[in-house]
Amino acid sequence: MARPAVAPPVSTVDTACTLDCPDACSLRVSLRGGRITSIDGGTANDATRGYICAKVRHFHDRVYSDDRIKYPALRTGPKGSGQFRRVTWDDALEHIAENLRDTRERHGAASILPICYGGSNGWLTQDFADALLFRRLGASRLLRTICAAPTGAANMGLYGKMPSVAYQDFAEARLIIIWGMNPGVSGIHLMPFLKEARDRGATLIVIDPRATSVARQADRHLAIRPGTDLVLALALHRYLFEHGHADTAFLDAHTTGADALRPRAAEWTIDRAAEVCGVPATAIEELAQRYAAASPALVKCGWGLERNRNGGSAAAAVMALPAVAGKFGVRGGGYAMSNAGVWGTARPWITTPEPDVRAINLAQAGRALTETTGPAIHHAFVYNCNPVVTLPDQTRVIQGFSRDDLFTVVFDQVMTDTALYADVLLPATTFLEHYDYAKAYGPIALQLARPVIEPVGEARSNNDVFFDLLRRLDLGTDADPSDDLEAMLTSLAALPETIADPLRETWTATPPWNGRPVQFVDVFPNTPDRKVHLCPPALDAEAPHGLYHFQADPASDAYPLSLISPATDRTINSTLGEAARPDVVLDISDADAAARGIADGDLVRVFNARGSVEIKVRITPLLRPGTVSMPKGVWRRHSRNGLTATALAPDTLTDLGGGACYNDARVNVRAVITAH
Ligand SMILES: Nc1nc2c(c(=O)[nH]1)N[C@H]1C(S)=C(S)[C@@H](COP(=O)(O)OP(=O)(O)OC[C@H]3O[C@@H](n4cnc5c(=O)[nH]c(N)nc54)[C@H](O)[C@@H]3O)O[C@H]1N2
Ligand SMILES: Nc1nc2c(c(=O)[nH]1)N[C@H]1C(S)=C(S)[C@@H](COP(=O)(O)OP(=O)(O)OC[C@H]3O[C@@H](n4cnc5c(=O)[nH]c(N)nc54)[C@H](O)[C@@H]3O)O[C@H]1N2
Ligand code: SF4
Ligand SMILES: [Mo]
Repeated sequence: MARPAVAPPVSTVDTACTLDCPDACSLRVSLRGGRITSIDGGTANDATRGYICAKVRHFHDRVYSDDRIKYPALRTGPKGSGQFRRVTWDDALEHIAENLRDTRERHGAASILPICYGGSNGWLTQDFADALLFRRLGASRLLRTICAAPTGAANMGLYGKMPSVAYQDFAEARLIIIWGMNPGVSGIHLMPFLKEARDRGATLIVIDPRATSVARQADRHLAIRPGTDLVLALALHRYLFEHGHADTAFLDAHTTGADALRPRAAEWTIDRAAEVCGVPATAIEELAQRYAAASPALVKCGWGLERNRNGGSAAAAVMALPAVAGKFGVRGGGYAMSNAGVWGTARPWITTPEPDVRAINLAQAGRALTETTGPAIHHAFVYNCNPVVTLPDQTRVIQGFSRDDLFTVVFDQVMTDTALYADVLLPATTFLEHYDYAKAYGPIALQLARPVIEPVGEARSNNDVFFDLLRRLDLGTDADPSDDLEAMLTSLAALPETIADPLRETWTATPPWNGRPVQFVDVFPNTPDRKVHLCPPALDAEAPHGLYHFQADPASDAYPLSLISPATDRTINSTLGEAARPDVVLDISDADAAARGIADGDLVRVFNARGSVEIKVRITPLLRPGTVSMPKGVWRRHSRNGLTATALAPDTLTDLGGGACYNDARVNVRAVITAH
């Protein structure tokens, strides 16, 4: 009888999740024989409390899946056909270097465009060697605006991005407004703190066109019409000013611009706001009264309210509330937006200034790839991004990548919808195969992520590849790190010791203020005069009609419905979207379905002048009439005609930050086939 095989060595490794999610969970990864067998929560991040989402619990399925790009490859069939032949790394990188040189010579360096966004969202996988390469080449500069640009501009303009109330302190609040965020899906570790607050008697109010899980747990849910948050917030300001609830002592001591905000709010009576926002006047009045009366009162501003023409002003008006109402200075009071900037170390290893080159807005990449001249884009280098499904005006993005005179590199982990259009495919490592920083933007947490397994196939990290290209193009310097590990060590050396030392020793930085800053006690606005600027001149000049100016709804008789496309629990943006998606449906209210003779489960066409999407409907009581909803980040294979919500999204820009207006899609819906 054969002896039983010796069990392979079993181990666990601690690391952290770098995906584009606010929470940055600590992870404990179990391995057998060098292969991941399970992924669980770790304990280093105080706010994530040892549990993780289902997406990452199963992330090793993606790591080892057949969808992985395992080798460099060159296109052999027509663009989009997905036909490639394997080549060596050396051949692939030589081919790319040659094209970069040649494109620069023939059309000028500005005809080269990096197309990237969050990817794994870490400090090392973005804006390190990649930034050095494209800067030294003189390539067109990409404005990465598709998310957080309007909220970021508002938070910067008003507060210089003051650190936000941390998750742990939500439990201290007596009243919490969750405004345009869906934490039950997109920041799940906030939920226990909301429950704790409620158990301790806090009032929870949610402002969202959908009855999300957090809205269903709330004391009040205002199912607002998308894109009208600015009006609701201004009506609250008006109420505070008119009814003697504005904190004049605080306004005098700590703010500028109240005299500009007040008259702009003056026109928005509760009745007018009720009409525009589509919520009862009584609900707005009650919200205003409760907010004025409560302390500590906390406003959590999400990202759902920014993705429209009024998004920047809306975020500014929401974040201005605690300043006008005097809600700072107590634990659990104030506002929460993003804590991405609290470490105060915006990539100190990038020392060269941004060169003065042409800028291209990522939210308008389809337009740039099809229309831009002087020079046209001839080389698109895609990494950390899946533009064919995540950018507005999908049809035009696809047209752009179909151009025969465009050379496209796609550097990704899996065979995405964009990768199908590559001339050269490069396999990328996941956050379980390279070094990175996991920087939370909800809680205040910073951890190192480490390679837990050997790269799958021939996958390489971003820094390995971009440093190699720098050398091939003779753009490297002796000071450049040589690879991923050297990049990590260089970055640590560039950080303040108070951050770097604990990271070196424990892979976890010690959060300032014990991770729980109190606004206007521990932290103050990072503006030059340390004041809140309620109407900063720069923002006022940037917004097309001035800050706090409400731009009317773009709906028409032909396209009366607002299409929103929020986050779901299946994917992070389009990451993980390759798997089966029974949840990809168009959510529609009973009234809107009935008016169109549509029954639950029907195949419908959702359309506007930009395109159409064929998809099944789900009739739901959880959505306000006049609004329909499709998930964000859907791959083309999951709709019947290969187009998704982004095909219906305009490439117009938000009032601040040049952001994407995904939720300004206005559409109509018709049944294609009735299921009943
Ligand atoms: N599971 C999961 N988690 C994620 C992500 C993911 O894809 N999946 N994505 C990550 C990323 S990149 C981001 S930016 C964050 C986003 O996290 P969230 O801030 O939650 O953003 P969204 O999901 O876009 O929208 C939030 C809510 O806003 C509502 N909404 C839409 N339009 C409006 C409006 O005009 N006004 C108001 N008041 N509400 C509106 C939507 O119905 C939705 O419930 O989540 C991160 N976390
Ligand atoms: N309809 C609609 N669309 C939206 C939105 C919306 O509200 N509605 N919101 C959007 C939001 S909030 C965001 S943040 C954007 C995000 O848009 P994208 O940045 O395109 O995000 P992902 O779809 O996650 O694509 C990231 C890609 O990077 C790859 N990647 C990850 N790590 C690495 C790495 O280390 N190296 C390399 N080379 N590749 C890597 C992943 O495999 C993945 O394919 O999408 C936006 N799209
Ligand atoms: S995606 Fe978010 S919730 Fe899931 S493990 Fe990563 S940080 Fe945690
Ligand atoms: Mo995002």
